Amino acid sequence: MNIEKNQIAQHNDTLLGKHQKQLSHLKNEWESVDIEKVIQKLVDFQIAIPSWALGTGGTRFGRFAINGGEPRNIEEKIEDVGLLHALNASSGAISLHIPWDIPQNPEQIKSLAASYGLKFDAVNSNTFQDQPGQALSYKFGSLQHVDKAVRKLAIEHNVEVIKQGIALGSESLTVWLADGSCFPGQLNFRKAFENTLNSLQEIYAALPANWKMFVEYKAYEPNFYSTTVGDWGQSLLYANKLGEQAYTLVDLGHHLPNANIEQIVALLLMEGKLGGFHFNDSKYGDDDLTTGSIKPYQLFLIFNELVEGMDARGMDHATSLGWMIDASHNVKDPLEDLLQSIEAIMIAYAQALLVDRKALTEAQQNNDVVACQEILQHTFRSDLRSIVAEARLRAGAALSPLNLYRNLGCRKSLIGERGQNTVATGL
Ligand SMILES: [Mn+2]
Repeated sequence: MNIEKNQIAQHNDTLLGKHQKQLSHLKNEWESVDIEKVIQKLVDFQIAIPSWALGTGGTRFGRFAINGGEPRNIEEKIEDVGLLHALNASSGAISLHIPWDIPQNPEQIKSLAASYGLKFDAVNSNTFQDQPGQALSYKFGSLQHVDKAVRKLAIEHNVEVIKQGIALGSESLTVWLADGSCFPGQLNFRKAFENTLNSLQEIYAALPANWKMFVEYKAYEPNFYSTTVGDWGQSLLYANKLGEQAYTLVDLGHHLPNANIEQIVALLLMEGKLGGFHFNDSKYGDDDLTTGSIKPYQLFLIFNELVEGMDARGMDHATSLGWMIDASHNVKDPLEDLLQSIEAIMIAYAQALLVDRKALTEAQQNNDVVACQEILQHTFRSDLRSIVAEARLRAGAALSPLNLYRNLGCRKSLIGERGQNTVATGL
């Protein structure tokens, strides 16, 4: 389904009066800030949508395809991301998971994506499950495996994913490994690290010069005793040993409980080794919940460090890092969920842009702990939704994407086009 420009214009017309009142109130509140500059940064900021988030996700216990109208192939997944991008003008990229989504005709897929204003973000390899007919198993790991032949299979898969990405105009590879061990004594940690490093080096050698490799870490699951890229320190070790094109990727759900993710982000940025981001939210572990649904203050504090750290290095907020959602769950319409996640990310980014850096630095220098907290919480507690909406309006999108999605009956149309019992490839 396509959303027409006049449908967006009509929707915006009905909300415009109220929106303008809220925006002018906000501009008065923040008269010392260059709001125009903030709005432009919001317009430029794009978050990639993963191809596996467009269908209802599964859990270890089951999968409920409650919505119907799920995309049946890569073309329909691109159509769904195009729908999101038409609604919010902030979802201008798609991230493919190979082999869940293998483009048969890359040129055609690329031009289909371009017709919706979409680019291809990082491509993701998958050595955490065996594919049908696969000669050797990843049951005991892939790049870390004790058997060289299994490692070779996993390396070749990653090189193949790079090739697929090149054909689509992608410029980065994300490697997330399920490798690790479930029981003490199962692995020689040092050998597992060395095998993994050697394997990653072979993949790294296949990267085009303009590509980045993102090494994603995860504390536990599916292995529960050790993970071979278990935390940001281990990821940074690999990235440093691999070379300039390798970076650490932070997935918000991949830490032990209560980890200080904002501090991790600050130090990785300081080292020039933060490459990309996977947004989601969690209460306990890798829950893959809607971004900002559980810990919006943490999301803001992370963005606060991102903005401060990127500005310190003169980095372009929109293009220097890979921004992507990585979430998937059972109980919401996936497109509504993604609209909510994007909105939460844009709000947190806007809040971070408005932090009074000069006053904060001064308060830090004076050890004025109370003032430091006040400065951060002042922006966090301000309602900045109208500048995020203004950025959308200027980019030709909807003032209220979720309402428009519902009012137009988008899910109903998708069910009409695709049927009730469709299941997207993926988790
Ligand atoms: Mn991830």
